[in-house]
Amino acid sequence: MENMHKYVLNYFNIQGKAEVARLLFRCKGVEFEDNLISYQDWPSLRNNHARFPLGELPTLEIDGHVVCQSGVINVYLAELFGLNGANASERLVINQVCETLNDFWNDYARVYRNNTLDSEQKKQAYAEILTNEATKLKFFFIESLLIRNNEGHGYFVGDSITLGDLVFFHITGVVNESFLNDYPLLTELNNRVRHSAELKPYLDSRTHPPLP
Ligand SMILES: N[C@@H](CCC(=O)N[C@@H](CS)C(=O)NCC(=O)O)C(=O)O
Repeated sequence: MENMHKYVLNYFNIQGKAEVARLLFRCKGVEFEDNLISYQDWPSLRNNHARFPLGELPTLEIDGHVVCQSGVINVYLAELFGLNGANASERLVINQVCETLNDFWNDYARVYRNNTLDSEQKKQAYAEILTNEATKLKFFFIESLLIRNNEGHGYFVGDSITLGDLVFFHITGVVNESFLNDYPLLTELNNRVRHSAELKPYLDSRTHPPLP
């Protein structure tokens, strides 16, 4: 049913806050227009509040109806496409994965946005974040959730990719997944998503960078 609608995803030509939505569309094979807005064009568009109510990207247009907030867009698409767990217990796991990774991302992004650090200082700060105790706790926790389903050799819930797996794959890809070496089952999950029949063709040809 969902593929009867016209979807336009508006964002910059980066992965950033739109990539999980793109992965959801690709995972389900639902057609959408990936409208890539250039940094040059954006200043003249951002005050068009009928199209961009918050003056921010991403937005998703569904048959011309505008939706804001990347997290909301992701959950909506995941629900629509049957990729948000089969029941409340599965959503409980997915939401814990997503929120924990969101916290981790906020720690990481604080360094990314810190313009007082030069590139060497940033490199050190990233290395510190990827190996500190708070990050270890988060990733061991996520791995423990994975282990509860199929002994960690499948996905976070059920027998196929859901929103939790996609958020995990996206965030760890942005920060450089080699740090996952300390978490063997998460490394396996990363590879499983990367080489899934649904996503491999898209990921093999993906050229847009994770961040600006
Ligand atoms: N809470 C919003 C934040 C959106 C946001 O920060 N968008 C940035 C790009 S990632 C943006 O539009 N920047 C350009 C601008 O503010 O003009 C979401 O998750 O969608």
